[in-house]
Amino acid sequence: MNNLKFPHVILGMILALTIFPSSAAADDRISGKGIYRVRWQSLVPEVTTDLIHDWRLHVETADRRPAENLTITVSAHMPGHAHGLPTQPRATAYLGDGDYRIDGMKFQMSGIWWVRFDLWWKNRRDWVIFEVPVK
Ligand SMILES: [Cu+2]
Repeated sequence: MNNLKFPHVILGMILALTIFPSSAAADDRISGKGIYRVRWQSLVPEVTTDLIHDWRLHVETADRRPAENLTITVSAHMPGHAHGLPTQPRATAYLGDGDYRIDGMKFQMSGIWWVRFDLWWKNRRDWVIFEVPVK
């Protein structure tokens, strides 16, 4: 029996949630088919409504090499709401080392958004959806 360790695990989880709140303006995810590892990061510290801002998208292959020469499209909507973004954000530049500049992000309503990136290079097409809390 090893019941003594259990409270420490719970305390560790509470501490982790306090230090790394889910509202951080960045997140990592593996794409749907497992082809890419994708990280988005906002260039503003907190994603709020009615603010046009840029994101950085970092994309690696599953074996952790920078994914270059990708074609990337962006779309987003709020779950259960019949609207998308007021802007049409685009990947406008490849910055090297797997980093792409995403221009024109803007959210017109606070709450949870699902932001989808479609990524492809030749026939290696995949997608990733991030849950983004907008303040
Ligand atoms: Cu909405």
